[in-house]
Amino acid sequence: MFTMKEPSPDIQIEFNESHAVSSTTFGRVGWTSNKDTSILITDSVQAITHQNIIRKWNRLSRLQRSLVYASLAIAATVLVLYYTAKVSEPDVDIPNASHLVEEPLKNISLVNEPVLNTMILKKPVQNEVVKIERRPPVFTGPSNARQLAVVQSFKHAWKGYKEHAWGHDNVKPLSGMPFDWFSLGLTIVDALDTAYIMGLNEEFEEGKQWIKDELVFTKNKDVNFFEVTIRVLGALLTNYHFTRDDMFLNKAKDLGDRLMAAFSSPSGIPYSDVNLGMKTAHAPEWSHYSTTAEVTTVQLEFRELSRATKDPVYEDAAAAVSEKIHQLPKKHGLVPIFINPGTGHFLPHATITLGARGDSYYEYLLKQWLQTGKTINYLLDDYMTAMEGVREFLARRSSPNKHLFIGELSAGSETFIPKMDHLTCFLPGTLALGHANGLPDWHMMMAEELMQTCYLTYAAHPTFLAPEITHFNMVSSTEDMYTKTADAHSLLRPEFVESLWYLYQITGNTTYQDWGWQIYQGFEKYAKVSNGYTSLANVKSEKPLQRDMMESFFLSETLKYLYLLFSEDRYVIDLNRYVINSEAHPLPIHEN
Ligand code: DMJ
Repeated sequence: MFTMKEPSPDIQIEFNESHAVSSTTFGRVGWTSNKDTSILITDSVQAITHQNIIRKWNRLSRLQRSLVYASLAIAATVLVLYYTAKVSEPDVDIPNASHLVEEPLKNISLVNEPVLNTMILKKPVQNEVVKIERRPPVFTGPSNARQLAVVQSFKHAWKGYKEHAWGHDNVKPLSGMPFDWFSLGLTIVDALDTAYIMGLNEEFEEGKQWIKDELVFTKNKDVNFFEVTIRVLGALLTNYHFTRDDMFLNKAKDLGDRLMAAFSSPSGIPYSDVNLGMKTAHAPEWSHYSTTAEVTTVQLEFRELSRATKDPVYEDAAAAVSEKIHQLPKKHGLVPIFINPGTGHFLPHATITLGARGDSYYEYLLKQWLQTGKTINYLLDDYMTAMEGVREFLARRSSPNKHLFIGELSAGSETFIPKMDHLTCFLPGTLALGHANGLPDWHMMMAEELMQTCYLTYAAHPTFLAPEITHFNMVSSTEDMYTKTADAHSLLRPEFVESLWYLYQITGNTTYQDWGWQIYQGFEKYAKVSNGYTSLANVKSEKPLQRDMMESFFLSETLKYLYLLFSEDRYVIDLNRYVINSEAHPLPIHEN
């Protein structure tokens, strides 16, 4: 004989080998290791139990029966309420915004200035709750006049591209001619998730159909490994994540398998060029070197491909690159902009910059750490060291008004050059993102100050548009910054509005929205043409020459960030749940 206790301690059934006896009025069904015996026991217990219940019920008074009915009704109501609450609960953690604080603008300390809060973490970083996205997001379309205006801009750009360059990489919106770079329908693929986020079903469906029917990776043609990864692979993965349509994942896997050729170098550091059709890769014709930012800005995408396909091969290859670069000597976390895929070493004394060829190395250190649930410590360490290196060696103030800017160290001599690419304006957003995730206060102070400087690079010109490169005076009593004619072009790049969006989501400060609106007016006034929006030759001129090219990142990034920036709901794309790749394609954050 043995006694078996079920979860409820007050109900107990005793068994011996041949029969079972209920020890309570409402005895439960028991079981033994023998299936047949179990059925017999069940039947006999049920028979006894039913008779008992009926007898007991008949003995109850009317009042007692009413009480039983009432109790059952209450219990049923409670159960229904509980179940309803459970179903309507989101299956993700509710964002904890307690770390998103508004802080007044303060000056960040540079070298020779007293250092504020250098190592104070706002929160123990490792204890932050990681938010996991499990359901596809729902986008409800524009909710105000500014967002509506941006949607109209997107529709205008899409229409011009569709009419004159459908299936080609870009439209030349002045001449109405198509342009091909990789022959991958770049504008369709890159822009598709923007259409989805804006709720543009027609545009989304026609783009999706083209991808399904026409997008192939079998052409015998060289493409840039990094550009195709961030624009095409990144976009396919985001669309798969948004829609759960396997077509996108199958295309992403096909592309990923072909791009893997890039890692076939002796060191595992990717070659810059891949022939997708032949599945071969090589260094560019003009150099033995790859670009540091390019080889370190594919990890989010390859990791997500592995997570989505459950095949670790992509993540392993890309993560090994980050690990190798982690081992290399650096200048206080700062990296030269070229690396040799043969030897796996940096080109000694190459330029150090947070602009072209350096920028997204720093961006992906932080974002990879976030993507993997803050579990890979060396990424955070390298990012923190690099930001200290930026503060020590690259951050300076202009004269006479002491605007904070990020300069460069020249190739060879490592002389400081007071010039800042527009590309560097990604940095305020990345710094703010780090601060929102527990990094020191001075990161946020630097973000806010740099954001102002980036704004001034726009406001300084009659077009209210920024040039490709801005030069700063460090000893002057008149002008803090100036634009050389050779650097005065604008490709309608996204970095400034990207950072505005990060700062808006993180601080809630609507000034960032207003700055975005001013810049948007510049695009509308000077870049809008009948077949889309064109790059400009000179932002210093009130009648700037138009360059006849609409970059895919204008739709993928610039318009997407403007649309998100103008939303009253700051969390349309919640930074606790998504990490945004370098081409503005949101990817889910994982637990590790
Ligand atoms: C985009 O393709 C990406 O943002 C890339 O990382 C940098 N350059 C352009 C936009 O300026």
